[in-house]
Amino acid sequence: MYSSYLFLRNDLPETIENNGNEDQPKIRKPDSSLGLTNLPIELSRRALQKKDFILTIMVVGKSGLGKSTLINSMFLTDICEYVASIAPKTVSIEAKSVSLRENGINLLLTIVDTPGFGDSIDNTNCLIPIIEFLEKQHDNHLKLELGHSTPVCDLRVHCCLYFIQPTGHSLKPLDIQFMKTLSNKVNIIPVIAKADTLTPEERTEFKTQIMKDITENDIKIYEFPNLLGDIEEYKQNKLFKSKVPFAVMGANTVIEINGKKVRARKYAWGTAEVENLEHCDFVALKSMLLHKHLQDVIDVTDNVFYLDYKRNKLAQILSSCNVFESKLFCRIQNKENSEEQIEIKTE
Ligand SMILES: Nc1nc2c(ncn2[C@@H]2O[C@H](COP(=O)(O)OP(=O)(O)O)[C@@H](O)[C@H]2O)c(=O)[nH]1
Ligand SMILES: [Mg+2]
Repeated sequence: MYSSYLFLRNDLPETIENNGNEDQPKIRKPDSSLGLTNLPIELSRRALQKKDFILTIMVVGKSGLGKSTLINSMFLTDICEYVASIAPKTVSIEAKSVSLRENGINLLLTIVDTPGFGDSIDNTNCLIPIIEFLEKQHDNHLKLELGHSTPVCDLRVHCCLYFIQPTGHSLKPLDIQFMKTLSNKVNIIPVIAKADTLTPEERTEFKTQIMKDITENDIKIYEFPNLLGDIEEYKQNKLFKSKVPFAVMGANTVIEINGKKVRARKYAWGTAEVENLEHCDFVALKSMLLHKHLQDVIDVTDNVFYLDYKRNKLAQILSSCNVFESKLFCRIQNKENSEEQIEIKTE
């Protein structure tokens, strides 16, 4: 059911430079500053020690909502292609990895796109491939921890940007179904797509309605932590936090305004700047995700979602264990629904 979804580090798309070494992740320099140097000091230190940040972001939403444009605007690279899909019947999962380096900090970024989501007349089954993909990544990691597979790139998804259509009304049943079902599997960050199509008043009202729908439907979206310490940081964090769901926009054109090159959308009646907080919440989203709470998003994935998966899987494994020649074996059901026998290393 998936299309290609696994790019190993030495199997990255060809557009990315390889530095002549097949075993190394290919490095691409973003077009301009990604702002990774704005990471909190503690995080930068950890980043420098660990060398790499591994970040996997999934983007979900109907086609044409600006997912690819937003990701390319955010990471200043053309990791996502702008492909217009022609009403696909099923959801496919496509992952692309790129290694971005800025001032000694490496970010191994994987974008998992889900073309076809919500595009059919009947969208009953469009969550299944997404759930399977998320679980498959946990499964790969668990097998690795149990010593049953060779290391592959860790593609556990750290956050899912869920794109809401800028209708100005309320969430659609599919939005609610997706966020409700997936919120105990991945950090969900809802965003209002194409914010430039709404007036500031419409945007405020739409945000209030979305948050009401989220609360009433008992949906648990990712909650950005508070930042204690520096008063200015605290205030900015609080302000950015209040912008959820972020009303975002993207652009693949750069224009010059007052001698400064900016990403913007130019209309007959004016210009909408991607990185202008008065025009949209792009900067707030980028700052919260990449600068302020990158480590938290990764930690929650590890300590909550992966741990939950592991606990359930091990309980399932232990209930079907048997001992053979003093080795502990157990049967697990794999994704193809056939059984697989794996040895549990006890030492
Ligand atoms: N008005 C507006 N149009 C956008 C925005 N982002 C992308 N687009 C346009 O919407 C179309 C689809 O964008 P794309 O990124 O390919 O959408 P995707 O299918 O969700 O990945 C393209 O014509 C983009 O130029 C935005 O923030 N506002
Ligand atoms: Mg796209």
